[in-house]
Amino acid sequence: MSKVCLKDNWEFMLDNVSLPDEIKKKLPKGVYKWNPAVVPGTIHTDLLNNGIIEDPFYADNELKLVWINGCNWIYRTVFDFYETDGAKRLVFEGLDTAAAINLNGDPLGFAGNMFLRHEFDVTGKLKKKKNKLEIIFFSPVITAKSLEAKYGNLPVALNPERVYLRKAQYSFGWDWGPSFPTSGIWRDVYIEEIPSVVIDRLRFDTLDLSDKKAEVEVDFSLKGNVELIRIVKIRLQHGAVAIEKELVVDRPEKICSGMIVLNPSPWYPNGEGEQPLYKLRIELYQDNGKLICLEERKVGIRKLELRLEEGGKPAFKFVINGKPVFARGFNWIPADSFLPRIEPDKYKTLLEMVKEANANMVRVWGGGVYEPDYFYELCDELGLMVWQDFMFACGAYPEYDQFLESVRKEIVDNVCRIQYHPSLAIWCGNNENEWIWYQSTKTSPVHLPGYNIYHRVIPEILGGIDPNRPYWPSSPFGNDDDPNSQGTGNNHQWNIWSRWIDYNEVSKDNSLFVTEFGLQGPANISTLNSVIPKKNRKTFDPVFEHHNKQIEGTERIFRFMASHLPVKSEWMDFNYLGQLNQALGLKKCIEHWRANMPLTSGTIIWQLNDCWPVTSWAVVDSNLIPKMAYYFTKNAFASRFALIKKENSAIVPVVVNQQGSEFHGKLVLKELNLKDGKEIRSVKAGLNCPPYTKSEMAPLPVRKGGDESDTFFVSYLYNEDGVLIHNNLFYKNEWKHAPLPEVKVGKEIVKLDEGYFLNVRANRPAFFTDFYHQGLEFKERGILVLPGTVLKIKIKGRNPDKVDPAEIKVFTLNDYVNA
Ligand code: BMA
Repeated sequence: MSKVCLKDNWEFMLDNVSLPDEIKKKLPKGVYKWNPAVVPGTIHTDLLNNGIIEDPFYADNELKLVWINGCNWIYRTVFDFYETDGAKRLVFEGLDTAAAINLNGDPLGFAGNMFLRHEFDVTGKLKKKKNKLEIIFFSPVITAKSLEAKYGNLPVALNPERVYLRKAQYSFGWDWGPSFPTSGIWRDVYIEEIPSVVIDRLRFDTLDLSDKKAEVEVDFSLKGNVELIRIVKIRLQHGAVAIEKELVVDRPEKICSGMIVLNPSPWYPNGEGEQPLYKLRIELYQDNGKLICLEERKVGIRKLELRLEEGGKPAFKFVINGKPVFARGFNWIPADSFLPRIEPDKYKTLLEMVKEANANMVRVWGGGVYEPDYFYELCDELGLMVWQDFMFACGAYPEYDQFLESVRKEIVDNVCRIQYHPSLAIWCGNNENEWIWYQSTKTSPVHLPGYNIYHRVIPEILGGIDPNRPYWPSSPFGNDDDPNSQGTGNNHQWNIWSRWIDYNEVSKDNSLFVTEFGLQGPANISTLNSVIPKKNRKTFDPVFEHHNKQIEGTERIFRFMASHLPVKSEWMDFNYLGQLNQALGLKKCIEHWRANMPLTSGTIIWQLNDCWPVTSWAVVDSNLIPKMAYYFTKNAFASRFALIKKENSAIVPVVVNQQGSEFHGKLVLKELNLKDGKEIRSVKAGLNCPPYTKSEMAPLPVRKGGDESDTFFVSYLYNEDGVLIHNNLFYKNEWKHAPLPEVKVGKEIVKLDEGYFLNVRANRPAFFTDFYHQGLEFKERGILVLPGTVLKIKIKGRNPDKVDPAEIKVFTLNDYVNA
């Protein structure tokens, strides 16, 4: 028998037993009857699908939906089941969160941790016809609050009771996310035969690796009727090459087998090499040769080290297959407030964007969820290292026995589920718990409630089931009392932005590895327009402000804008300048840290994505449309790139070669006139950059009599075949002070073999040129258009040929500085 999925015939209604009358009166009528439900799903999406509530993301509807959080909900289904013989179990891949489960009128058990898979033995409890399965979900808020009342208040950022429930913490509301504490069957539910033997806690590791051979280890335990098993076959295959091992065993409970792979094909992060995956197949046979159990996984061979010391000095550097990798990446948050809505395609699109942005790491942040298998499979295929937090964020956590027991199960479950992925680079205990404690108490984090979890419970578990992967107790963390001090460990750079400090101050930052930093930018106009009613499309409007969850979020955008760009508050202007502001800030920070190699070895941007339409730090908005910052980041993340900086009174180009091979190429640096783009001078330098180095080129002294306030610099980096691989732009003053010329930008839509393009030209240099059309997406944004050149920009969207180019709105910085 294969799995029988229980996807159909689900219904839900309010469980009104415990609600006070005055609340009952105020609830919509629809909740008092059975309504069709979608499983997997959430109460919010079910209420929406049944027309009982309006779109939770629209305007400030969030505020009108708070009542949902205080209710208990009943979900039920009726199903026939003909194969009632034999041992069966009912499996919930995920229940959100506190729930009681009944089958055919009898209680089956309880659930209380969203991150756990729940299995219930239903042998002998199923009927051929009309089985009734019922789940009561208890209000997450009331459950959490009653635990808080029992075990005591803890110092927690944002919503304090959340820490008592093992539930995605962002769902209670975050500084980029609305408060929708969901309830529901959020992952698959099915019935399956209880297998006589199962392979449990499968671990795959690369212990040693050279060009000629790899030493790998496969390790697992067996559960069930292990006395049946006589032969274990382990096979590792890549293309035509296969290595097989056969073990004759007697009552095996644990198997650990080393294997040698000759001429291995190692897995590399994006930009460093290929991502070959091996098929690992484990077969268990009975004496008589009958196959009893079979497991398959796609694994990768790679040796990963987190180097914490180099030349006697602290370091924080991932070394993969012997190569020092500069981690370039993004923080990942759940891609929707309603998790079951996230289709595989959404994961694919977002993670492909990460790769496309020249990045090699994603950090699964600790206030969300352990993502589904598909997420990690994609990371394996795309070459994205995963920094995996455990799901604790921004607060103190309880340590009572039942809580710790649930946490232990959660850690084992999830570590065993995703351990084998080559992309999985590091486990991390939590997000910012130690740091926040230190900031507010100025005492050592050893006193933090929950400290035990990250410093004893988790490391002990990992020692048994994943001993070879780096583990870091928290992000940020270091050896000093202050977890965010710059001398050791990793850092979150939030002086910039959250503490109002300007991004130019980044030049003083000497972090070894930056796991969070960012600047906010508004979501794209088309995305905002879809949720902000026309009358509210003003930057000082409360509904617009509702779609920025940070305290003083909008104020900060204006503050940073005022330092660098003209300040405008009209809807479209604000959007363009707000996005440009974010883009320029990220460019500055990334370029600084990349040029600060080898001391700095990683920059992970806060954040990649959003869970709803919002002004946030994301570089891709909730409709999966990149903001301008995405394109600036992509340019600054290029593995070989050049930046231009001003040092003393000279212009200094720096070339970084973040690849394993020597770079032979050419750098051209030009000084151009701001007014007409005419070349004032230009220098060329041949390049021979060793692997993993940066090279400062000869400085370009200031011209006699010139102060460069009316000129700008561009750099062009060519490879040895003369192909342009990177370009950059530099202006020594603040852009708001630049005397930019008035400019006319011409545009036409053309169809080529590869699709539709916008051809763009300008009569004068057009700075940070950007385009907007409600139905189209432009695959380059914020570009420099020089007179005499035609730039081709790819267009995505329906029927671009039907669009009149005049309807495409063009933005340039020139329009504002001039105005
Ligand atoms: C850090 C993160 C998140 C937060 C972000 C922006 O604190 O870990 O908790 O959303 O900064 O403030």
